[in-house]
Amino acid sequence: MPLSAKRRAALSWRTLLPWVVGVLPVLCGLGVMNWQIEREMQASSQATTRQVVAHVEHMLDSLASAANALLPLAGSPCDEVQLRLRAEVTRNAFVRSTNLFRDNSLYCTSLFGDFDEPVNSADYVDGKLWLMDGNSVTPGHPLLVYRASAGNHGAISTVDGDHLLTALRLIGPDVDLHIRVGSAWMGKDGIVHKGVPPAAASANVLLGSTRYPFSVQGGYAVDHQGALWRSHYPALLALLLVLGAVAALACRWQLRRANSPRAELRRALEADEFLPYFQPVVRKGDYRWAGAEVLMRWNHPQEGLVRPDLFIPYAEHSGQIVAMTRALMMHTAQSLAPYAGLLEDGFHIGINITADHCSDLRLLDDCRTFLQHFPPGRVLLTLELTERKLIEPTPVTLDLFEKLDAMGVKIALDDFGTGQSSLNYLRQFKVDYLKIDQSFVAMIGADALSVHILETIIELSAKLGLGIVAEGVETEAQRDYLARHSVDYQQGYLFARPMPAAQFLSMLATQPGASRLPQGAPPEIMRG
Ligand code: G
Ligand code: G
Ligand code: MN
Repeated sequence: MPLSAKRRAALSWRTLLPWVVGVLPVLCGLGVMNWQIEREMQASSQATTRQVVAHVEHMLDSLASAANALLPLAGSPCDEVQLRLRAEVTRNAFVRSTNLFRDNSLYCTSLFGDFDEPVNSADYVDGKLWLMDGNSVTPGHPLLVYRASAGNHGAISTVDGDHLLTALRLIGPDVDLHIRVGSAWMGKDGIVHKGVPPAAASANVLLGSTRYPFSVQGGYAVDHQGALWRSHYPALLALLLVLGAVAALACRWQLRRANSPRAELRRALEADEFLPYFQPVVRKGDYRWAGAEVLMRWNHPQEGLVRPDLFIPYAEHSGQIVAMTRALMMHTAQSLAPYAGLLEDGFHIGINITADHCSDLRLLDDCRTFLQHFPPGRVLLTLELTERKLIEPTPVTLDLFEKLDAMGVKIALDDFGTGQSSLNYLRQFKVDYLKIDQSFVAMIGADALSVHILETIIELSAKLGLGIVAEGVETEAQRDYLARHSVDYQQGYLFARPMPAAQFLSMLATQPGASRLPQGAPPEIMRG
């Protein structure tokens, strides 16, 4: 329909919206999934770190048990207690060696017996724990040393760094883990470093032991999040993309539908944008208004007043014309009823009816409702049938026409002479009026053949006892010719153009000999 032609400005957001609708769920989904992954990583980093802490505490329990058992022996001569030292190594799973010291000197070891090496308590965090990078037995090989003391003597037990390394590697194969004792730390490389270990790229966790002076730091490397995405979420990602595409397509479809002529007509009907215009029909002799044809106009919010040729064919095609005509009849009745006093008895109101409406029994109710707005006999309702769509003489249609006739509703054949079935209609349906098409009226004064056709139509209507209306009368010559040929009614620009209800009513009120003016009519009329 040409009505949507001016919608260029709205085009951009209409093209954009489906993209937005498609991309939005994908972005939201990705955001939620990323949040989920980060939460999972945080939880697993936390759990792994806690496990490592627990395991190292378990080793240190073993060391503490050995050292505390030997503490009462510290100070005793080495050759008396050496076997006890070895016994503790055997008894405690993680203990590699046990030692005794006295006055800052290591004087007895489980490995060598008598020994002499300085011991510095400042090496030990809280006087208890030392992460060594190696000793004289295994230089360069890490050791964790536990020290129990009483006064200036005490016992020392050690665990091999390999046990720590195994714990870090096995408990958290894909977590970056570091064990920290004071300013020394060891990672999965098995080397003791000084300072603070580097923080992990994500899910960084630092957990201290509550029982021993050490802590474990955990977290993930940079590429771990990407790896998780790649290994866990391809299916979900594909699902998201499909969902996004479906959402975008659904949105596009909905937009197209909302923009369709059908939707536009439905919207206009709901917004009550179809207005009746009235074109008077004059009577022969005095040319006073004997009636009017109701012509639909679309009061479009952007396009202004739209002529029916632009939308009636589509409305007929889409089947919406029936509801539109019903609304138009209602509008007409409501506009005219308050001024019914202006109308003479038997005032013709012509409504254009489409073929679809003629097989719809609700037309009876529509006509009855229309007539109920007026005092009995005041208005003569005429249904004008065109041949744009063929009317079939089905039992329903014939029944409908019979009942309309009984109700006093008249039938006029519109644009008579232009269609292929005009004469057929005359045979099949009980017709009351012929409306001579304006193309024949325009021929008045032209070639003889056309004039013969016109005269034949007039004669035919007289023979069939039908009323006759000539449409499209524009000149006085046409008017006088039709008058001479006893045409009952005339309609055309010569008398009046189609006009809105307010103007129609106010002109009707000022017609010579107008009677029964309602109180205070003209100002009200102007408001329509
Ligand atoms: O005034 P004019 O341009 O109004 O009308 C153009 C065409 O639209 C005419 O052929 C007329 O029959 C048709 N038309 C006007 N109003 C209606 C209506 O309410 N229903 C139908 N079916 N056709 C109409
Ligand atoms: O329903 P129908 O097709 O009869 O509708 C009448 C059509 O003719 C309407 O579009 C109306 O505006 C138009 N019309 C009415 N009077 C004249 C006239 O005198 N001249 C011309 N050209 N058109 C007219
Ligand atoms: Mn008509």
